[in-house]
Amino acid sequence: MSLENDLRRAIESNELVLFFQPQVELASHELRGVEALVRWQHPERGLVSPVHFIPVAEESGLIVPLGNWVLRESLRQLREWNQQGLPPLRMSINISALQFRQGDLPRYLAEQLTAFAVDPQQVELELTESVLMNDVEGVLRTLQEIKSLGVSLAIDDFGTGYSSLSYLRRFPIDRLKIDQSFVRDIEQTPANESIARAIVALADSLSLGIVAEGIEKRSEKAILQHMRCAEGQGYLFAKPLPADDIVAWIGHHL
Ligand code: G
Ligand code: G
Ligand code: MN
Ligand code: NA
Repeated sequence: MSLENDLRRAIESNELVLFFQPQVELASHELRGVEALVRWQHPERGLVSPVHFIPVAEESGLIVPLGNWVLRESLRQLREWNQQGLPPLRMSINISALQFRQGDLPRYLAEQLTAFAVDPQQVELELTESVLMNDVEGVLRTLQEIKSLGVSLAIDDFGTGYSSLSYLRRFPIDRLKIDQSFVRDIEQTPANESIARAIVALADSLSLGIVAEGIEKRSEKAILQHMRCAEGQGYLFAKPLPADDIVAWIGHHL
């Protein structure tokens, strides 16, 4: 079977699973939110990374049903955690460019927010700069529709795209995620430190939230914290975890 057909079947037969990676406040290590990251529990291949099937999903258009599944499942999990009495978390959901353009995203999101009765303020969509590049008017309309639901917007992998910074002025963005390539070796690479510092300053002056991605070492965390980067995510705090492990992780951290 082709990977594409296999994936189509996997979406229908519920072989996809979500893992969740904590996003913490650097000063306190308190949990602020989680990023939902999809995996494929393949009957023969085991747990398959999205690196291998998201590109196939994008090329085939399967990203729309796959992305819709991720939206539903992450909202269902958020409601479950809320009902279990966990502190209210932010759920960050990755949206691919094609899903943003083709999927009638605002309408579907509105429908699912109602269906799962979760507070839209707990939900954030992660968009890459490539989403924002074409058709400014169309993109702006979609972003405004999403914002009007009460959902917030983050720029993923910030600083790695080709778009101009002027979109930060035009578009209703709430948060920047410093790409992990700038966090890597931040203590030995002055250029990475300079770029991270500039992104933190930019977020600060535009009153945007900030999350540094891919923090693996205490030294990386210390430098970012020192430059007043508010939040971080990375293996230092936790890898992406199954839902049940998130509850255990919180138990150990509170
Ligand atoms: O979790 P991780 O290493 O394995 O993710 C690899 C890549 O897959 C990352 O770029 C991540 O943004 C992407 N990804 C993970 N989950 C989703 C998802 O639900 N939707 C989209 N569009 N991309 C995802
Ligand atoms: O593209 P996006 O930022 O959505 O994807 C996040 C990706 O980064 C996921 O694949 C996730 O597993 C991975 N990731 C998260 N924390 C770390 C980390 O500390 N180190 C590395 N190498 N990867 C990480
Ligand atoms: Mn992301
Ligand atoms: Na990223």
